[in-house]
Amino acid sequence: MENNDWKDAFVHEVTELKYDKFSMVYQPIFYVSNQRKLSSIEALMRYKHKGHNINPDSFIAFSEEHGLIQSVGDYALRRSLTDLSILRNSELSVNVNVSYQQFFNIFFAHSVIAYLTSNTLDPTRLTIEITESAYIQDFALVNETIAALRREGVKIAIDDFGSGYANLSLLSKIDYDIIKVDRSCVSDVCSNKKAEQVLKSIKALSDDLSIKVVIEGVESEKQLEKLRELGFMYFQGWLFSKPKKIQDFL
Ligand code: G
Ligand code: G
Ligand code: MN
Repeated sequence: MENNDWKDAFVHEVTELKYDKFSMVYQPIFYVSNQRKLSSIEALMRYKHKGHNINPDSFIAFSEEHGLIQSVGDYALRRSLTDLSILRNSELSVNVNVSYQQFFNIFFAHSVIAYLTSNTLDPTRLTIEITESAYIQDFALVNETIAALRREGVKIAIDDFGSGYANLSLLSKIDYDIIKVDRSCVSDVCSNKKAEQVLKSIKALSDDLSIKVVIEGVESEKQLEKLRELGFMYFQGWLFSKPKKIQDFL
């Protein structure tokens, strides 16, 4: 049974801009050839109520439904970029999840650039992962924001590709640099020939489009081996690491 007693506190804290119960953790994305090289870290939000972690899918969806996602998303961006700036010597970049509603705020691209500037971070070290939880109606506005960000060097990733609304049609409607293949497309790659064929087509498609692909949800060496055979090079998943605190990347 879902326990909802965090919701009142959540609304209160977000509207009062009290973010002490919020934090960010980071899951590595690796480039794998003969060696494994850390390529980026994905920022994932955590929210605690009475000492317990609330499921991010729940509080993100709740924020989207209740007009709180702009504030919550702003926190994620600020926190992630401040955290990245303490790793300044590194080549590392950060991936921040952004709900597509945030793109409808005309100041969004400005604030992203302003946070990068105030942390003296190279914009190419930021990737924005567009998480699709609804059917995009207004592509013109979304594309305007995407163009403003990409002009500065910020990269755009389509998150959860192959699940929900992040489908094939999206690939021809917006501009992006990276596709993140949803873990549901990957889980049975070792046992299901069709799943393997689908991934093969995604590889061919991404080569045609000159797009980088990150495979999410890699849990076993066997999966990794199969995925490397198919030509993929960027991976994320429990095989490599669970999300960790920024201090663990210092
Ligand atoms: O690792 P985890 O259980 O935290 O992630 C659950 C989901 O919550 C993921 O699909 C991720 O896209 C989403 N999520 C996590 N952090 C953020 C965030 O800062 N902003 C948005 N919009 N979504 C997030
Ligand atoms: O939707 P998005 O890709 O932003 O969500 C990341 C989510 O995936 C987080 O909840 C994270 O904890 C989860 N995750 C990351 N790696 C793995 C994995 O290898 N297996 C599974 N089942 N979940 C994973
Ligand atoms: Mn993501």
